[in-house]
Amino acid sequence: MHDNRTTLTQFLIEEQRHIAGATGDFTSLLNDIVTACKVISSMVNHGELMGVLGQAGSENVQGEDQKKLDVISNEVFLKTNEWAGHLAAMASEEMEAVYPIPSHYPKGKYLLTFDPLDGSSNIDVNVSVGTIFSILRCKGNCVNPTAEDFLQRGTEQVCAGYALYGPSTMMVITTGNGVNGFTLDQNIGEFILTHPRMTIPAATREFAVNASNMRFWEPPVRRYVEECLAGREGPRGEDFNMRWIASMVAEVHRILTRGGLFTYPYDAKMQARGLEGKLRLMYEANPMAFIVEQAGGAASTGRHRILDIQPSSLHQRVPVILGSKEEVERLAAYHAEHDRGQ
Ligand code: P6P
Repeated sequence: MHDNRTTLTQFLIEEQRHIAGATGDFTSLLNDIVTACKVISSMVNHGELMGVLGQAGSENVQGEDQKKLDVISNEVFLKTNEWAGHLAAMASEEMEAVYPIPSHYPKGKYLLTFDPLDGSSNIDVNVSVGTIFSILRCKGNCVNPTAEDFLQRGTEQVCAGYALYGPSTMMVITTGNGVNGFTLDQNIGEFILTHPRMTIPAATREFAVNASNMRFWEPPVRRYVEECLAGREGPRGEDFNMRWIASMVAEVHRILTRGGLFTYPYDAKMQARGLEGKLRLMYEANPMAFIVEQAGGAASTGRHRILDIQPSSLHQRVPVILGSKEEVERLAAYHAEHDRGQ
């Protein structure tokens, strides 16, 4: 039987024609990233049968306890992407320093940042986790790139995507020409185009936030959430629904599928630790902001468009508000009103 479905490989070859200067190099790099996600999907799907759940007994640069699968997934990404000659270097949530391409491999013109297993606190309780990645062009020293070479605005991204290891494994990718979703056909090991040109509804009545932090939030965030909770008796005049999966990839995917607002805002707890937010700019906020904007949504810190931020460090954190455009703009307006009153 001729399978007339579009595979991810076929789609990428057609897509690369939209990317200035892209050659087979780009498609081959994305195929290596997809292969890494297939390997991680297989490990995640086997769960305890692989004997790799639980704590690794180490901490990452974020000061977070690493799961065994955090470390293994990171290794999978490095080994799958280091050899082909497409990359000048890589940077990961799980590693403090930039990962140089080993000298016995050729170097390429792209930089890859990634969070190999986002939401991994869910892995031991069998709740969806994901992988997030972002591709930049190497513009400076492409022989021995440093962290400085990665510090490019989100608007410079060539490609961003995520894999969601849920009831089905999906990949969602943008190269700046819209957002497309692919579902892994486990029978043939291929991702098939199942969600062409994904778009986020501008309006929504669903928000996602970790409400246990409410007492630490800034006033505009409290105002927004309290208005949602007040429902039809309150100033919004309608009831809202709330979700919190503690896996950014799953939250963003839900928003791409049916709309919504997701926020991990700045709070007093982070201020006390000298942090600007919980989520990391280079391999969480920027790739997700690129995807969300390409799907017609918006992504802000509450005070700045995320994609416009000039990064100051590789593991920089930022407040994140993203999703349905009308709600992101409303919450940003509450921040502006609050700041004017200061
Ligand atoms: P909390 C996962 O660790 C993550 O980086 C995001 O995927 C997720 O949205 C958030 O942190 C969850 O944070 O504080 O609710 O556990």
